[in-house]
Parts: sequence; structure tokens; C-alpha cells
Amino acid sequence: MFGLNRARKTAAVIAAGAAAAATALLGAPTAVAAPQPIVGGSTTTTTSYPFMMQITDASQNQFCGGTLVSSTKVVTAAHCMVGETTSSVRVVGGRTYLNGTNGTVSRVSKIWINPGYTDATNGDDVAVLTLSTAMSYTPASYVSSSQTSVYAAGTTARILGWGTTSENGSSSNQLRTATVPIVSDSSCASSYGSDFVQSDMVCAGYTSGGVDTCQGDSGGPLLIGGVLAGITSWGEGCAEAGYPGVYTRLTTFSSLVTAQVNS
Ligand code: 4AZ
Repeated sequence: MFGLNRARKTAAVIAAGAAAAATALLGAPTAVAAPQPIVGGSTTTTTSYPFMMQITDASQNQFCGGTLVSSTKVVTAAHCMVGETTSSVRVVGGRTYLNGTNGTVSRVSKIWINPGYTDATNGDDVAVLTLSTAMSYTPASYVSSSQTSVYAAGTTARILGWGTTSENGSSSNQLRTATVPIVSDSSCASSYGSDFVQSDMVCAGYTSGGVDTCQGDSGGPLLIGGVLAGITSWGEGCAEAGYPGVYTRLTTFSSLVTAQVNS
């Protein structure tokens, strides 16, 4: 959610180039993509993606996503945890619908925020939560630090979340999923300039936009080959042509995450 806020601050800097960039990428103005629901794709369930966790406040209002990586550890975005405490946060597993009451609700006994984190656009956007109650859901595997080739441009990645289905829209009551292609680092740098920190971030989306993560999807997974490879972090708006979603490049943080998972 704070990713979008930061993106809006960035917007003032890059807005002038946005229309020109979109036109350049798409050719004729008539080729501008029609507005589509984002996280596009389709509805799904936590039965299909059992590691998909809701990060909620103490009243179980979802504000971010997270990925179960062991029975008591959840990977999410650092920016999701800003201002949160172990008392303010809950993790909910096995709940496909935001208005559901089923599944497992856990308190959090520890919030580890990557110590380097300052702002999503500076990178380091990873946090690990330790659960007070073990989750009985199958966890996801995550990339090891050596698997950097998973981010080859054009590779299909899967995104998941309950976030807004259009920029400035409403959240989805049901979990949604979509697939988006990984974008090359050079292309993402062209979109975002120095806010794209190649070592810590990877971009995904279509040149024409239309499918993307959005507000409320932050902290959730980017899966490549079914393995957790990224964390929804930030972007300029949502699903805009020429502005792909930006994800934490998890290979950079695998060892730090493993240290927390084993702690
Ligand atoms: C957010 O605010 C957010 N389009 C998540 C993803 C993106 C932008 C904002 C990427 O949670």
C-alpha cells in the first residue's frame, strides 16, 4: 500500500515523459490498451495457492499479502510492516475471501525487517514474520541466491493478491491471480530511471500494461515456475503502459531470508 504512495510521489518527476513513452512503446495512439481489470487474470482460491496469506490488522482487515515459506514463517514486503508491531498484525491462512471467517488466524511473535530498508524505491523491500500459531498449509519454496537466471526477460511469472482491480479502484473480495512476463532490467531502468535498483528489484508486466499488481497486493508473491522469486513492491500506478510492476528480487535476499526462517 505504501508502494503506491511512493509511486505517486515519483509520478510528479516522470509524468511528463509518461504519455510520450506510452506512445513510443505502442506506436499509433489507437493502440492504447483498453482499461482492464487488474491482477487481470482470474479469481482463484487459497486451496489452489495454500501458501498465500492475508496480512491483516488486529480486526482481520487485509492490507498486504504474504507467502508462507515454513509452518511459522511468512515472507512479505518491508514497506508493509512500516509502523506495525507484533500486536497490530495478524496473518490469516486458508481464507480465499476477504469477508470470510474461515482458515487459520495467527498472531505474530517477531517482525524482521531487512535492516537496509528505507523506502520501496531504494530496494531492500523484504520482511519475515514469525507466527505464534503454526499454519497447516503447504508452504512455498523460494529461490536460492544462485538462481539468478530465473529472471530471464520474457519468462512467465504468476502474481496473486486481493488488491484493487484497477488503479484507485476497490479491493477484490476473492483472491485473484494473473500471469505477467518478466521485463528486462534495461527496459525497467528506462521506465523508472534511478528508482529501479537492479540488484534489489525485478520488473514484470506487458509493454501495453493491462495486467499488474495494485494497492493491497504488496507483500504477496511473484512466482516463477511455482517458486517464490519476488515480492510485490511498487510501481507507477497500476497496469499503465510502459510502467511494469516492480518486485523485490528475492535471489538477492535468499540468504537473509533463510537466516530468519532458521532462527
Ligand atoms: C501497492 O500500493 C502497489 N503496480 C502494489 C503494486 C504496484 C503498485 C502499488 C505495482 O501496494
